[in-house]
Amino acid sequence: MPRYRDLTHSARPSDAPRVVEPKNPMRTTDPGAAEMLKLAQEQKIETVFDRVVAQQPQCQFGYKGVCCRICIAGPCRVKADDGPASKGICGATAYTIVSRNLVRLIAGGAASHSEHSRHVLHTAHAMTEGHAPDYKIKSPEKLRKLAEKLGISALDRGDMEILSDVVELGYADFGRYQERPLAFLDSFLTEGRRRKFNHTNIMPKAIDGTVTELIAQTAMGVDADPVNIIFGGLKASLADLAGEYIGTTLSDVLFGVPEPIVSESNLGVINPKMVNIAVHGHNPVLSEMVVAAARMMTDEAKKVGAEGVNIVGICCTGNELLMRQGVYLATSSASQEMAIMTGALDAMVVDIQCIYPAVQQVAECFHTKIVTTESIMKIPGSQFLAFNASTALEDAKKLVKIAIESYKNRDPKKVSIPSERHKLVAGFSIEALTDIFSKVNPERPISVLTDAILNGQIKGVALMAGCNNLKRPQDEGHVAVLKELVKNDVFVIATGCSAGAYAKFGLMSPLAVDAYAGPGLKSFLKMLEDANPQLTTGLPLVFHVGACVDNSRGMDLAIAMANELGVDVPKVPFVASAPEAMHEKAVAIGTWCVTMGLPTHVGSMPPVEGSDLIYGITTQIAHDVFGGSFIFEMDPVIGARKLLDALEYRTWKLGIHKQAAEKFNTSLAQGW
Ligand code: NFS
Ligand code: SF4
Repeated sequence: MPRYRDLTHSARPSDAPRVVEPKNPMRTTDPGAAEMLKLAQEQKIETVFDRVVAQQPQCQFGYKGVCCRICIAGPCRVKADDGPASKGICGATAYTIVSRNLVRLIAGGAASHSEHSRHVLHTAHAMTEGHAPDYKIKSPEKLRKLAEKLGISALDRGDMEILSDVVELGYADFGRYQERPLAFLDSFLTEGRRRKFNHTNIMPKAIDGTVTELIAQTAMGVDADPVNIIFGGLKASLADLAGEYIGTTLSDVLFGVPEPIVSESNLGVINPKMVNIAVHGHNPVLSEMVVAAARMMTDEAKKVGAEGVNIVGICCTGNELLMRQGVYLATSSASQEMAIMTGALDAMVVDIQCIYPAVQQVAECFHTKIVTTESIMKIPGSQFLAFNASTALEDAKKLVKIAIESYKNRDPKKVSIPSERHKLVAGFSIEALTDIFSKVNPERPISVLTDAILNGQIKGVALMAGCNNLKRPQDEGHVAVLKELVKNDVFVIATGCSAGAYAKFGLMSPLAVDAYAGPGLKSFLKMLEDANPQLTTGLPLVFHVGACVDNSRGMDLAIAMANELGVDVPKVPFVASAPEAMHEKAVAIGTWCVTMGLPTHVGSMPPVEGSDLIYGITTQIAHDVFGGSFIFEMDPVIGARKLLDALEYRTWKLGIHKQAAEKFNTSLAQGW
């Protein structure tokens, strides 16, 4: 019987270093970023790569989660195993402090994702009221499908009328006080997960209320029970998933469902002959308009001597635009300052999340204008231009105009753009993937994937997600985990800055299949290509399913596979990995992956080691209750092998249960 090969049963990570070469500031494996980093070092321009070194060694109380700053009697640290120094001033012990700190990260993540989707919801609302004339419903089909899932009638009704009901339900999901589950979440769960969440009392009824409740639950002198606190965190992680699902589905309705599209990535996409605008952050409500405005303003750019306006994306905004518009992805989170180092970026337009305040400092060494656009996101020294749904296109034109003006100040002597750029194929929404599978089996498209797993052609599916965390060189973890998985025939989908890494390295191209895929994966992709001659782009080694908020697409696929196999998610050969997790949002995502039943690898240790109990809950007990658990492993190759073990185990068990069901003519065992 294949089993996890952890003979210690401690679920402890290997002794790989927690911070790789802590004194070395050359902390990127991305060739484009590395070229710019060398330039920054020569010119003594401070970047994140210097600051991460300056922070070493980092505080071990904080690292292990045993520093409490929840009230101002603190900070309190757990300094001893027993006696008064083993507790905070109020008497909170390590397990209370660690669990409170951990779930507050989840609350931060849920608040962030839902802030993003609230914005999309507000825009949709403004549309239904006639106050957002520049936006349109790009995918009425998705709207109607969504309405059906949510139990909203679409019969004989206009699109706006339907959207209005969807928006109302979305708003209710944010602020509901009545006892009924979050509608968007409930609409896409498996029956097994629904039952599990009701039994364990973690089915959220509203996003805002759940986050607020968790902050209240973990305030000084409230909950001290670590298990109860963790369950509060799980509930908030489900609120996070709901927020993501609202964000993804409504963005698809408004801006279109992604379809396979060809583009390019890495800093070489910045064009010396054009006005270059980087859009950075997360929200397609802003960036989609900037792209539309830029396409209208070629003539104005020509007036200042440029050939046109070149929009490039950074972080998840980059992913959103790449997926829907084929916009070039310049770079990902840890190398955002490096885009400015090219000297050819005329403006960086940002909205919310993952934007280093330091971009302003680097921009001041060049002519680059940093423009913030949201009332809750300003950076001292940068320009602020409020972006409103009611005047969206006009606002976007103003933003493009700022870049065109800024172009006049570009100093050609300072321009140094790396040649690094790679072709890629992106745009794999679940709809697009299903369409590809349906060319092999029109009746049951998802069975194409599950059958390939059951017959051993591929090993399973992995969702690669998460950020950059410079505890190790940028992208090293993402690339190493991917190579190990595809070599062993795993079908890989990716989001966020993980997808960004693969895009930048040329791993999201059909060319990479021959170089890196194992024989099973290769033949599976070839079979799909042969069945889809209309797809002139070919199929990539790793499938881009979107921004971080689109991890909900990943879960959509896992659920579709569960339904196809007639089991609940914890039995599906599907795993998740965030080799370089950093943001609170990544903690929230990882937590719902576990709660939904996935083995989830994280390559940067979250602050849980200060309590053996919490460590055990996250890595072992979670599996017993929910079927998923965390695998904390800093060595990416070992992390990938643990994921392969988990996939192998699930497929083996599924096979045994199927055999038994056939032999005794019973239904499939549901246990994991
Ligand atoms: Ni996700 Fe996207 Fe990147 Fe991490 Fe930040 S951009 S929402 S949080 S760093 S993947
Ligand atoms: Fe210290 Fe307790 Fe206050 Fe935390 S809540 S800072 S442990 S007194």
